[in-house]
Amino acid sequence: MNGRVIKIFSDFYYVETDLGIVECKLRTVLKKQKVDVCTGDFVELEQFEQKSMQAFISAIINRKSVINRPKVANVTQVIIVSALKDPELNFEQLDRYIAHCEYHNIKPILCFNKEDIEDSENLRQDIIKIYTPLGYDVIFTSALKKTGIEELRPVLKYNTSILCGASGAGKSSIINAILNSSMLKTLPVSDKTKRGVHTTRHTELIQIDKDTFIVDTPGFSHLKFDFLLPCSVQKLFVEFNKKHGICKYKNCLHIDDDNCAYSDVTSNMAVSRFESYKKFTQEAKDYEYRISKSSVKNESKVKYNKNKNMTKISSKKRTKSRKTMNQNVDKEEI
Ligand SMILES: Nc1nc2c(ncn2[C@@H]2O[C@H](COP(=O)(O)OP(=O)(O)O)[C@@H](O)[C@H]2O)c(=O)[nH]1
Ligand SMILES: [Mg+2]
Ligand SMILES: [Zn+2]
Repeated sequence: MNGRVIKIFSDFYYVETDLGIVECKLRTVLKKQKVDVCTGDFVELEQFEQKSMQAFISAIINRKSVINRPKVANVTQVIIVSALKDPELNFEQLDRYIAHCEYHNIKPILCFNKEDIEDSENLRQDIIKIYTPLGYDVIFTSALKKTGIEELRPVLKYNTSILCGASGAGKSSIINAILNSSMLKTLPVSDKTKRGVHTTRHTELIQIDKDTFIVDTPGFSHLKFDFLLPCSVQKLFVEFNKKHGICKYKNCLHIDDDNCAYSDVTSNMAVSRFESYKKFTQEAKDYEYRISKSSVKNESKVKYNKNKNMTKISSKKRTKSRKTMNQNVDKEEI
C-alpha cells in the first residue's frame, strides 16, 4: 500500500492513503540507514492492520524535492501571501520571497490579501504593473469577504503548495476560506507591534482533494542573501534573464557602470525592484567580504578513498608510515 506523509509527531508518521489516515512507525531498517522521512514524502507501507489503522513505513518513493524550514518534500509551488494593508505591503520583503523561490527553482504565485480594505486601488495597479510583465501570477483575495478564493482554487489544483509571507498577512485565514472552515487558528495582528502573532507551529500537509495539498507556515524571518556570490544575485531577478548581453567587465553587477551591457535592463526595471536588487547584491557582497577575511582553511576530517568516505586520523595519532620510520632510522645512523 502507498500513501503520503501529511504530519509527523515525534515517532509517529500520519500517512494519507486511499483507506484513510494510517498511523505509522518507521521500519527499523530505515532508522538504521538514517533515512529522513519528512512531511510530503510519498511512502510505501507494510504490515497494515485495518482494525487499528496502523502500519510501518518501509520505503520512500520518488522524492522530487525537499525544502528546509519548514521541511517538506515534493512542494510544487509557493504562494507568497502579502497583505495590501495591515501590515503594510513591503515590496522588498516580497522580492526577497520571490528571489528565494527563483533560487530554489520553485514557481512563486503572488497573492495579495485583504483587498476588502479600502484605498488600495493605486497599490493594486502598481503591483500589476510591476509583476505581471515578469510572468508571475498575481491574485487578489480577501479571506474575510471570501473574494478571489475561487480564482485561487484552480491554481492550487494538483499541486502541493506552501504558503509563506509575513505573519498577519492572512495565510491561515486563506486556507480556512478554501476549506470553508475555521480549522486553523488565526490571530489578530497584534496592535502593539502591528505584526501578527505566530499561531502555526507544526508542519502539516492539508488535503484539499485527492491530489491537492497545501502547507501553512508561520512565516520566515531569516531571508538574507548571505549564502551566494554577488554576481549570482542577478540570476534571481527574471528581468536579467530576458537579455543575453556580455559586459566588458568581468563579474559585472550591472549597477553603476555606464558601459554595462545591461544598463537598459536596469533603467527599465521598476524602481522598487532595482532597489531590492541592489540591496540583495550588497548583502551578498558583505558575505563575500566576510568569507575572504575569515578564509582559514578548515582541513577536512574525512577523506575519499576507494569510493568510500573514511575518517582521517590526526597526524599525531596516526601510526608512522614505514617510509618515515626508515628515514628516522637513517637519521639516527648518521
Ligand atoms: N480585513 C481583512 N482581515 C483579514 C483578512 N485575512 C485575514 N485577516 C485578519 O488578519 C489577521 C491575521 O490573519 P492570519 O490568517 O492569522 O494571518 P497569518 O499569520 O498569515 O496566518 C486576523 O485578524 C485575520 O482575521 C482579509 O482578507 N481582510
Ligand atoms: Mg498563520
Ligand atoms: Zn554589466
